Amino acid sequence: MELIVGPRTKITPFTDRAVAAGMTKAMVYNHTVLPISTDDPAAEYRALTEAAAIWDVGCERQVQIAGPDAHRLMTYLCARDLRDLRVGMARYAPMCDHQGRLVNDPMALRIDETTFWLSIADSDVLLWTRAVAGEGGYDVEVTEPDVWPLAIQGPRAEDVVAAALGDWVRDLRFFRFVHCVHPALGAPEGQQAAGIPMVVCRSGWSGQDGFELFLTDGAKGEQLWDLLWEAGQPFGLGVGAPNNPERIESFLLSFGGDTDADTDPDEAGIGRFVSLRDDDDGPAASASHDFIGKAALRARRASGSQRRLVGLVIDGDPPTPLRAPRSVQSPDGHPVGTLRALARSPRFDANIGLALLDPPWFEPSTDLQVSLDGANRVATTTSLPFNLDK
Ligand code: THG
Repeated sequence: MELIVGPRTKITPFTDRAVAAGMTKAMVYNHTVLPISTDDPAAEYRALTEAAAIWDVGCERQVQIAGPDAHRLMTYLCARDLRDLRVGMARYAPMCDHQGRLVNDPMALRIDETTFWLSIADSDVLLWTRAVAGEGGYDVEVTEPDVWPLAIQGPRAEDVVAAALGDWVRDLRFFRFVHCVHPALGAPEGQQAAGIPMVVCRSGWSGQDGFELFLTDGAKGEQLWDLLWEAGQPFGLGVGAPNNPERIESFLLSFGGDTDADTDPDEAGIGRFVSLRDDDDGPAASASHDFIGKAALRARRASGSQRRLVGLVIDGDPPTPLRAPRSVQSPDGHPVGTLRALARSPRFDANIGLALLDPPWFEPSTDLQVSLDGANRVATTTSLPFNLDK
């Protein structure tokens, strides 16, 4: 069977280059093709952790909020306080619904005084944002702009991006960004005009250093890819994709993978990115940062019934990939939660997973069991991020 792409399931400006570089497997994310692996995952992991990797993450769509009420709407949509987010800054900003359930866990970027991007995980934030803006009478325009992230991740990512764009990128701090236009000299006739425009941000979904280049003209995707590919060869740049073993090792949340439709940020292990703390400053501070789900999150924290996403270290041979969430059981065989992600970890030389568990089973060093490849295995809980280095 072959996946048919078109207006509904889109490709990105980088897809053809990613395929030409060796990508053979893909997923659909935000209604867009996300290349996910080559036929040599070990080489991908090595490039990412020892050199650099280039990822087509054009599926990380932007929801642009622009207008006089943009900052106020952003502050209300996001559970992390964005009142002090200045132009050129990005922040990881979980969004909840009115019951405190995660809606998405985007990166929020302030592009100019009255323009913001939500760089989204896999859910329809455009619809959610338009609904909230409409119901609340906010004076904003909510659109999906022609913006396509390309990630360069790994210990040599800085060298690669500096070789492509200039040494100034070395001074860019984590979660800071700048606009730039690469002059694109030497580009084919007709493709030089106005250069390659992009937003360069020090960020990315890996525990390695890295950059995301948000291309702001989708017609220039192959030019940008080629520029980086050539600049990266001396540093061992290889093609890759968001890397499941590495992101589990480093624990970066995969919304919709690690979470189900009812998971709140505390349960998902990202409670520290939710700003409930300013309640301590008294009613005035609290009132000025109202956000969707605030009261519900407070009630959930008080209830004692929250689940928790924890690490599992699982016995035995490297398992085959998980095709769906798998029940996790207590030693006497009662279901206590679900295994949601699984990988063989090169770094820890162990099978590691992420499981959403009921209280009190998420306590560290609890021996549980999970059936993989037809046999029960011992699965031991551990706090996140994993700390198994010997
Ligand atoms: N980049 C861009 N868009 C994205 C992602 C991305 N959209 C989807 C998805 N990833 C959103 N989820 C995350 C999750 C974690 C981080 C970024 C996006 C992240 N977290 C760091 C951490 O947890 O340590 C830093 C958080 C912080 O200090 O604010 O980087 O990757 N464009």
